[in-house]
Amino acid sequence: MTVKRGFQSIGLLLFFCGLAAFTACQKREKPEEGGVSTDHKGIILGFSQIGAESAWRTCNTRSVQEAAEEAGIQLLFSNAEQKQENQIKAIRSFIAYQVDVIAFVPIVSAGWGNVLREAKEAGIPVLVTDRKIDIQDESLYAGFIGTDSVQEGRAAAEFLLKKFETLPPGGPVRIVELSGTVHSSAATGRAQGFREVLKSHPRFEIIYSESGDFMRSKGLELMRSVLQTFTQIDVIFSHNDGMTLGVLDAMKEKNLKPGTDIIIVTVDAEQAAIDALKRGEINCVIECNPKQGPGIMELARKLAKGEPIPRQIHVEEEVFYEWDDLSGLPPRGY
Ligand code: GZL
Repeated sequence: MTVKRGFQSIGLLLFFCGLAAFTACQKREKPEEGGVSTDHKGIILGFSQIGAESAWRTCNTRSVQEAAEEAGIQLLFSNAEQKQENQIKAIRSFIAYQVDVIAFVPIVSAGWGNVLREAKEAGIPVLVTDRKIDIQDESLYAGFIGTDSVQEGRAAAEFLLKKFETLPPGGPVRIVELSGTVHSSAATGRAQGFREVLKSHPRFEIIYSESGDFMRSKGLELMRSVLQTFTQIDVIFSHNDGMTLGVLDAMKEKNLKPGTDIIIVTVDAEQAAIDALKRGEINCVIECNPKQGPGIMELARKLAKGEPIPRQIHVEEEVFYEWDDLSGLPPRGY
């Protein structure tokens, strides 16, 4: 049985917990040969996704589900609706059901030690995907596949250095940062990489930073408030395109020209941001690749067979600049 739909409601989640409780007394019969599946067919992967907060996340989910289908891996998929406690519950259900492998996107970096210890005691390997975790005991997970958020932050700052080199020398460059989910590795990494590059360029000053939780609605709210508060803003560095689209809406409400009146740098590279880049409303789009499904399934297959995997794999990502010829860029798919 392949459970394709995510947990869209508590009811479904309760059903699944009940199923796990029921099956806890009737643990899944694992195939012979050491109790692990010997090919894709018998593999069951429990996957805890954080939610559906952005077009990026929706694409990430689709990539996982389609890749599981393609690989013939049975996917138990849980949507945590932005709550870490729901992720922990889902991982415990996967343990009770004795899946072959667990994979999850940690909504925040901390707080995973106990449940990962339970998975280890149950002999179930865990793959961390997309975002990273901070944990003392690195043996509690088998490996990571996802994005390099620190590099994404560096790339944003390196664009600004290039951009302002082309402009006449002037005063301070005042930057407002819209950051992602507080304590997520995506937000902390982007902020870290951005500051790492700019710290040796005192002209660039981050005058304000606040979390918009990777959501368009909060990006709109934040930008409206920032435009009320600050008379001079030169740059917006937004940790994801969802919030950036909110920024563009807020600027247009005030008849401001994004990309001209204020330089806009954003991360993800969803289609709407690439289209805005082509219109000159955004100046730089840093790709954060959501299509991690095939890589996850390949690693899950190895783990299910008891094979070692690399500790860390960063997916390929590029940067799109306002001066690039984007006419040949294929549709982004998200
Ligand atoms: C980054 C990913 C972030 C995206 C956002 O790896 O976790 O979460 O940048 C998404 O769009 O919400």
